[in-house]
Amino acid sequence: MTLGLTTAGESHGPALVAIVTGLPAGLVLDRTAIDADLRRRQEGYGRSPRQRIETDQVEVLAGLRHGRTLGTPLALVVPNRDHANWTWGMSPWPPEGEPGGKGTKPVTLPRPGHADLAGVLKYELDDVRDALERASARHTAAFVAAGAVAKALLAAISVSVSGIVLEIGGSADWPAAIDAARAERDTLGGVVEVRATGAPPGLGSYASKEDRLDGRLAAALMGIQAVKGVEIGDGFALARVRGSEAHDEIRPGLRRDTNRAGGIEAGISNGEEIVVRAAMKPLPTLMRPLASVDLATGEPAEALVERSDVAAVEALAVVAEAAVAWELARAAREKFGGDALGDFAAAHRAYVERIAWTR
Ligand code: EPS
Repeated sequence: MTLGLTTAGESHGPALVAIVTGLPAGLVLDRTAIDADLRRRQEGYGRSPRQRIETDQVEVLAGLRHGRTLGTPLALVVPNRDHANWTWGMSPWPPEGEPGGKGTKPVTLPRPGHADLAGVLKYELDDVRDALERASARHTAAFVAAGAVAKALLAAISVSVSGIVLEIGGSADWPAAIDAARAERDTLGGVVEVRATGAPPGLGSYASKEDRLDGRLAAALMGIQAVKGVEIGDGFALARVRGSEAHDEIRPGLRRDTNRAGGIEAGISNGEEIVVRAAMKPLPTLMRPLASVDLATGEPAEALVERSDVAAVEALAVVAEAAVAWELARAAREKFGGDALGDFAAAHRAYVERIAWTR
């Protein structure tokens, strides 16, 4: 028994879609909690004017009845309000009538750092828009909706997950850093941290490399747009200290005084708080564009300039929280199984009782 997630949707297409499989029946979902996470993801200093167009709210097409999961695939939809401005340019079918609105002209100026160049080469595209639309971080709205469902499942076994910003543009005073970057028509990245409390020991496994919880968390975080680095616990700093200073000594009651491992040893949660960090590069859409080449002519040109964010690190904290919640929920489904939520929770209870002497 495991969780599955398939998402679909372009940034300016009709909607974003997430299909979640493997949920137990009987999980109560709170629409306001899902929408609250969607709203949190839209907030933050330095976001694009696009966020004034969108008011993300989840719609459910399948898998839920009267607020309870049915144990069947859950189909979530987050409409793109901005699609109203792109009905010709992003029409799923050959558009009818005269071109109008946005997205009517092919984009041929790839932005360094974006999907633009690699995407057109890989998929044999003439219009960079065909690559950038799906690569856009707009997609993270669908992922956050799925993450909110994962958090509801984790709450049934008393696990909670929360993400915060540590720095933006190398600074803890991020509005000032963002204002300065905006004034210079530049962009910023940053670092976020996600902590999960209440996770039992035993999520993930050393049995095979793809089972390792740290590897799974790293892949989930690296799967988020613009993330270029991930750390578990003290991460890179551990490479610079001796073993005597790197590990978390085990005390009676199996307690630890330190948590340098970030709650994961040998790819398995060890019962301590799970601590991960993700580093985001500065966004590649610059209002003062970098050098590029016009793919229509092969001549030097400036990269595409279009509406974008100065920084989206605060959004990343919410998306990273969703990613960690998703992976922990998936690992918990594998460990505790159950077709009904009660079975899942009972298996967790029985396991916690078995290891109760450790507490
Ligand atoms: C994005 C570019 C901007 C962001 C977008 C991600 O979109 P637009 O080009 O429509 O202004 O606002 O993020 C979202 C729409 C969102 O909801 O997070 C990009 O190129 O990745």
